Amino acid sequence: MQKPSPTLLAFGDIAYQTFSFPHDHMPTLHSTIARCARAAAALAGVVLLAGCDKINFWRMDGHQSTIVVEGPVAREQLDLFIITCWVSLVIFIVVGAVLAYATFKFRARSADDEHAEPPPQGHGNPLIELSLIVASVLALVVIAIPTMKGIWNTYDVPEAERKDAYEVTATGYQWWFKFEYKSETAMTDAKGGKTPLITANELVIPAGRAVRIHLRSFDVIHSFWVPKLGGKVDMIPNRANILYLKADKPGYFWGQCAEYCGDSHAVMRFRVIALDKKEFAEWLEQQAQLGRTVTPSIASTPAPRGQFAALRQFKENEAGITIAYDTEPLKAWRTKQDPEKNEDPALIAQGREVFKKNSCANCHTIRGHDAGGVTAPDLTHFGSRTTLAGGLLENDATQLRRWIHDPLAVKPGNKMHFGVGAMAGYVKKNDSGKGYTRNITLTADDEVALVAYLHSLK
Ligand code: HEC
Ligand SMILES: [Cu+2]
Repeated sequence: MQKPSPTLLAFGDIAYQTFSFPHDHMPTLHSTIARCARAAAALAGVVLLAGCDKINFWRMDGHQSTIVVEGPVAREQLDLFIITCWVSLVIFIVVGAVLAYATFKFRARSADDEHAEPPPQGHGNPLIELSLIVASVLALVVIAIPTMKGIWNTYDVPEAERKDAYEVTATGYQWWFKFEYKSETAMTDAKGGKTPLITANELVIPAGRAVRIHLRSFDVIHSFWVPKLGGKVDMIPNRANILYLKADKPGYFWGQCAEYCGDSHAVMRFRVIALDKKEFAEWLEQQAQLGRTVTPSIASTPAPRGQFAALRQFKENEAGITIAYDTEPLKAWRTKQDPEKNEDPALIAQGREVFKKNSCANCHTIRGHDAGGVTAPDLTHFGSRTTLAGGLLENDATQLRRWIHDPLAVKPGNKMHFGVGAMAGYVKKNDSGKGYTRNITLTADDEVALVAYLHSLK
């Protein structure tokens, strides 16, 4: 009896001791059952894998879906993907059918067939070979025409909408995004100083309007991608790239850096929030203001209040977002725009002192609060954002404390921990150039006061 060749399928035969060929040309019941069992096991494996980690195999509308899209740029990219899939499917079916036909028609039916001469070969037949070349060229043309059209259409805002396009500059930093609204002015002090509006990690745009995004990088190459709206285009140091996006209607979208950029690349995320005209105008007006100042009244005490003192410690590796936010993010975002109800003015004032004392202002800007650092996210209206740390954590009290307690534990390589350029972070490089010494140490009270302060910045 001839041993089966050691292909993957034949391994099953060896394991099951069901050598099914060529001693027997009719499949036995035994080998049929074995074959079905293996197919079932493979299917069960796929289902099990799909079920792992709560990924629903049949759901296509996740936060970063490119299949369920919400804007014209992503739609054009999706159409292109579908066309390519159809062409591939046709090729697969044609080649598969020819292969199946040849395998069936020319199979060995008896022991004699095994040693027979091969059937006449089609090799060298000019008609077949030429038609195959023509078919391949046709398949390529079918894909190439819509691809060129797609590149042309999505490169920049369409001519007709260009006059009305909204302009924003996005800059990639290791590992967060800065957004600059050059056409908007924001206050720098009470005396009428002005600067372009800057925010971080959450890009708020007008819905139903084309947005041209100028892409820049502060350090290494990043890439800007909002799967449901469009992208991705690289953000390259010293090179001006652009990208165009449009959201069909108001919504909340997940974005992601799509070019490997170092330790925390995988958690370099951001959000895009599309608002209708009126709400967008309100947001711009709110953002132009100075950082909010909460004045302590004589009645409140400087000691942390109950709700903050009880602020629980997070567990290591716990999820950074809650289900409530995850299911209705736009609602969560809207709630964030107003000051919290049970604010503690004394605690907020204490937090402002802690911020000043610990040189947080070396890196961060809070307009109107003597903080003008430019190498880190602008915090002037930090309390009105739904996320922090490059879209990694939800901006609630527990997660914010988790971040300022030990940023390195949240994001590997973190610049807030190691410092940016000449600015020292939580640790400082030793003069010898080797190793680090602790630079910023916060007590539990400091952390609680900082949380209250940062969340008061609406
Ligand atoms: C060396 C500069 C530096 C110093 C000093 C610094 N930070 Fe940061 N901070 C950063 C950088 C960089 C990030 C962005 C990190 C990331 O997401 O990868 C950041 C992020 C943050 C964020 C999240 C912002 C957002 O929108 O995601 C908060 C809040 C924050 N820092 C608070 C503080 C506080 C409070 C202090 C002082 C105790 C401080 N930082 C000191 C550099 C600094
Ligand atoms: Cu990046």
